[in-house]
Parts: sequence; structure tokens; C-alpha cells
Amino acid sequence: MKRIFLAFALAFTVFSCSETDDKPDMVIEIKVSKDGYSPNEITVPRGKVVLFRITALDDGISAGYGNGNVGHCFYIMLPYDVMVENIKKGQTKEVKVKMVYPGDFLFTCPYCSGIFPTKGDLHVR
Ligand SMILES: [Cu+2]
Repeated sequence: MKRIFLAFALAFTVFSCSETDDKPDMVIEIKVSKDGYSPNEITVPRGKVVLFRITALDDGISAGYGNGNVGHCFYIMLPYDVMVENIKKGQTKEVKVKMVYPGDFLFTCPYCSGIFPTKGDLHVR
């Protein structure tokens, strides 16, 4: 039982060590729509806990493409690998991330970035 818990704890640490429940040091408000993210250029200090609040202004590809309303996403690529899904028009979703990796990272909406300019750059300094 203890071994299973340990393996689980280890997997959790390896795969999601950037998402956190810690108190945020700062808040970044982001809007997403068919025109992309606003802002689409974000710089945050390394080691800080950032609360990202993402608001969708429209339903993305659901308005005219595909079936069902999937809304938009906010995905910070590897090694962060932080995903907020299904942010529908008018909704705000939050995720807290500890900015443990320095460098330049892309964030994107996997649903619609092939059609709309839903991409941005995250700089961790
Ligand atoms: Cu989208």
C-alpha cells in the first residue's frame, strides 16, 4: 500500500510539478477569442506562483466549425504541460502555475490554433 502511494506521489511530482495550490504571487488576466490571446506576450519572474485567469470572448471553432461547444483552451507547452480546457464564451477559468522552468514557452489553444492565431509567448525570467 505504501509502495503504491509512493509511486503515485512520484508520478504526480514528475508530471505536474508546475501546477500548484500555493498562494499566488501575481495574477495574469488573459482574454482569448478568434483574434488570439490578449496579451499574447507574457513575461513572469522565475520561481513565482502565477494565477492565470483566462476568459473566452467567443466559442472559437464551435462557432461555425465542428460539432458541440468546446470553447477555447489555454495550454502551456512542455515542460509546463499545463492545460485549461473548454473555456466557453463568457467563462473565466483559472490555473495556478509555479514558474519553475526558465526560458521561452509557447501557449496555445490546441482546438483552434490551426485556424485562428491563438498562440502566445510566455517568458520566464
Ligand atoms: Cu481556441
